[in-house]
Amino acid sequence: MEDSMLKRFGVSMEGSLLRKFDHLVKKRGYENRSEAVRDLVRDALLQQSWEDDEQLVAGSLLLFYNHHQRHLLEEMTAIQHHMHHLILATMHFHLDHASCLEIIVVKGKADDIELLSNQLTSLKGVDYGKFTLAPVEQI
Ligand code: NI
Repeated sequence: MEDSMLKRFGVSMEGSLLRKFDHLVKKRGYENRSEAVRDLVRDALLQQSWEDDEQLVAGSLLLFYNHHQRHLLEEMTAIQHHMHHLILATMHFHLDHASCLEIIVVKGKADDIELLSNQLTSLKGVDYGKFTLAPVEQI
């Protein structure tokens, strides 16, 4: 059999999880569950591909935080200056009196980017961090 041919496999999951999945399938406009699963698998594989440490990757880091948290701004700035060679741009949005959203666009070796991401998202006062990356062709 050719690899491009569709193959079937069984999936078991809790009823509550399946209901949520079906809701997602409908909301995103997939034709059926299979199409949704294929898309999710492709996405997971793409995210995992940069786990090869030497891979050149680019992407963005979203950080939601409270700027009233003591020392947070100083620490965040110090980390970014220390790893300035990985950072292409930083955008800052003041969401309300206390909350900030910072978007950091990065490019570099996967393990360096992962270190930067871990250092920033683990800071006290960072409520939520989301990292999206894709591999970049090596020249
Ligand atoms: Ni702000």
